[in-house]
Amino acid sequence: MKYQRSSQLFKAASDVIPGGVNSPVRAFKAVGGTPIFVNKAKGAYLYDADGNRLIDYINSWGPMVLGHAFPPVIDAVVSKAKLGTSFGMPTEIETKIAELAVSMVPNIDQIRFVNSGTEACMSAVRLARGFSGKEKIIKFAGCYHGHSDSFLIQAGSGAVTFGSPNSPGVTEGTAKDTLLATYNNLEAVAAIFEANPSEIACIIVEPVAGNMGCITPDVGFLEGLRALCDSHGAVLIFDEVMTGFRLARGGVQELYGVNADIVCFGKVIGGGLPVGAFAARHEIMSHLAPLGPVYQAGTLSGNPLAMAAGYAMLQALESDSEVFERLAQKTEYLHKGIAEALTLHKVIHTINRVGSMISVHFSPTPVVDFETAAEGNNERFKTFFHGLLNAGIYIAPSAFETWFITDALTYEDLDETIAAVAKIAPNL
Ligand code: KE4
Repeated sequence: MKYQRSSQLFKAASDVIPGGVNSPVRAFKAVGGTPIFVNKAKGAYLYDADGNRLIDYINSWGPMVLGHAFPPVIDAVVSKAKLGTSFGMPTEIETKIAELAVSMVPNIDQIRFVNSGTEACMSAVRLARGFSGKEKIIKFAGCYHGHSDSFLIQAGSGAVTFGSPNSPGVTEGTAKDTLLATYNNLEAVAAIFEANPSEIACIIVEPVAGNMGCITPDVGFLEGLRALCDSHGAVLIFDEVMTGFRLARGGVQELYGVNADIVCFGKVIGGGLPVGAFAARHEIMSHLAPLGPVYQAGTLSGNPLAMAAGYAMLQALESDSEVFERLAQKTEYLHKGIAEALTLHKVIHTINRVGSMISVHFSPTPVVDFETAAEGNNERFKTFFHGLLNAGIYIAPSAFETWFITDALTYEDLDETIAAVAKIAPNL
């Protein structure tokens, strides 16, 4: 593959944008090399600045669950844009997408739209603190909820990739109210509650983790968090920015049958435009301004173009009763193919998968939390990443990320990917 044009574009970008990117994980720091600049995308394929076609397993980090340039989304945005791009006033489309989202997701009566997953999770924690009257929060090492100060305490995703789990700029005052537990370890959570009696406002968790690679909750883990929150009067926040409208119509609450108090969304709900959201039952949402005292706001929140994109996306998912099963089947097929190829060449690895989320770890032990995720052989991952890239397969440039499967992938695309893995395997 040739990357001359991407390299030139990266040099120009680096002069005027820190690190040449507007989000660190795009910079290829964890895998070496320089980022690929994309010109356009359609369905399962990216077309980069050098004219290479790449099969895309990032899909904008999750939003493109039905493929790039999905026609109903494009049509909705184009027609909406002709009517004006932003008003700072309520519009009907906000109500329509809110009604549809509330009808698809269990245990929510109302939803507030914001502009990113970070904003959704940040606002959800403030709402939980306002609702409970308590200040401390529990998060899990390796889980990533965006770049709000309260979360950059051993965050996953980009921060871990940069090997600086505690970000400079986060004050001691903030850090003291964020308590860290180990994912899939209920005893650790119970101990924090015991040590901080009646001080915990909420637990925020990725109910299926995607920022340590993909990690599924052990049997009973989510139910245990639910029980601990109930017995200690804490709010349970499911960060479903990745999993919402991807793993099931009703997300992880539906898939695992565990009820959260507040659910955060992003990615898919915006159809590729900047949208985040947080939702809960009336009892909690009634504390939010302008109804109640918990303040939260945004100039472009509920932007009509973004709402039109998200509404078209949710309508497409709602109207296709087999889409989530198709996504899961394609992901299972990919899993089996990659596992066979790596096993044939005796490459030590483990693969985690749930629905249309999958990750490959070059680790001898099961990956069940941040610590075991960090034991993966990163040099082997780098070889794997670049070998796939040179074969026209684009996966996340970090071992601490998940692959996002799109329904636009054909089984021929999956076979091409598996064949590329088989070709690389002897060098791993
Ligand atoms: P954003 O603010 O990036 O829209 O969402 C933050 C966020 C919140 N919660 C979860 C579970 C998330 O995965 C994310 C963002 N995900 C990363 C990918 N791991 C976004 C990619 C990036 O940072 O550029």
